[in-house]
Amino acid sequence: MVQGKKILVVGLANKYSIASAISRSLHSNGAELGFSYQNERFEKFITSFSQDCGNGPTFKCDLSSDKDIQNLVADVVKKWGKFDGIVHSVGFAPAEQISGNIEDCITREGFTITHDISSYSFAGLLKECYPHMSESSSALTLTYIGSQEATQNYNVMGMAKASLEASVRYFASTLGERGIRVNSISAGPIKTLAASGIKGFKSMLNSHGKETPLGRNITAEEVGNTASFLLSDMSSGITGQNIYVDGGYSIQSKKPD
Ligand code: NAD
Ligand code: 0WE
Repeated sequence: MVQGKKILVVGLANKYSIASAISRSLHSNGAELGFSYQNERFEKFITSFSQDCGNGPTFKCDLSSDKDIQNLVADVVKKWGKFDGIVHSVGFAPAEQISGNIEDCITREGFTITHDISSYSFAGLLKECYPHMSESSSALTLTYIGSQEATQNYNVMGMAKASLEASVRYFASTLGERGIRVNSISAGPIKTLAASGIKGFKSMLNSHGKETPLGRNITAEEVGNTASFLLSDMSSGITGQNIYVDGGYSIQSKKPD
């Protein structure tokens, strides 16, 4: 499906990462992958993961730094020349920002960091990448329904995801003429490292599964396969969209309890 496409994956931390399932799906569908990771802590994992996924190049990039983003893209271009896809699977809020009522925990600094890493980083990456993307290429980011409805504790992450989803539309609208498509996947909750740090995540996961039309939670592999579709030419008519991979949760009316 993505045979021979060169795709950069940003946001791989460990085997539970959504980026890991996306990479495995892309690899099994024939893509050539490169990986960027946040810092040295992840280096060992990324090196061995890349060996299992076609032995592609790995790059260190802290997305809070413009210089790092510029260096990343320069290194990718040195290695590949033009490339065909980018996966952004990154989000971060300081822990105290996503625990409790928003009015009690939001701060200017917490807001700024959350929007910088969870939203601007996608825009910053695209801004550097687009001149080097091929005429049938695709960019993808990951979002969550907390952008559309107030979700307990998600707080400023929800605001950042709303901003991220708007940036998908803006970049799609101007990069379309270059043959670059830009979309997001809104995934249902999945137990990853980022999620396991969240108080009450397990019980949320349990009740959420029961509330979806499919009657279960979705898997990271299901997100991975949707990602392969969106990175492939099979989705050539789709841009600026947010695709829910959530077992149908988002189409239901919300019943007050
Ligand atoms: P994860 O912890 O595995 O991935 C988050 C990644 O962000 C990590 O690789 C981390 O290194 C990276 N990151 C954070 N700050 C960074 C920085 N300054 N520079 C570079 N990289 C940085 O967790 P995940 O659940 O796989 O999250 C991936 C994406 O999926 C996020 O956008 C998240 O919001 C989204 N998402 C997650 C769920 C879920 O339930 N797990 C649901 C919907 C959407
Ligand atoms: O986007 C996410 C995870 C976001 C996240 C998680 C952490 C935990 C560790 C961002 N920053 C941090 N910072 C940390 O220090 N999800 C969609 C998963 C998630 O997070 C929630 C959720 C769900 C679902 C937070 C509160 C409520 C629900």
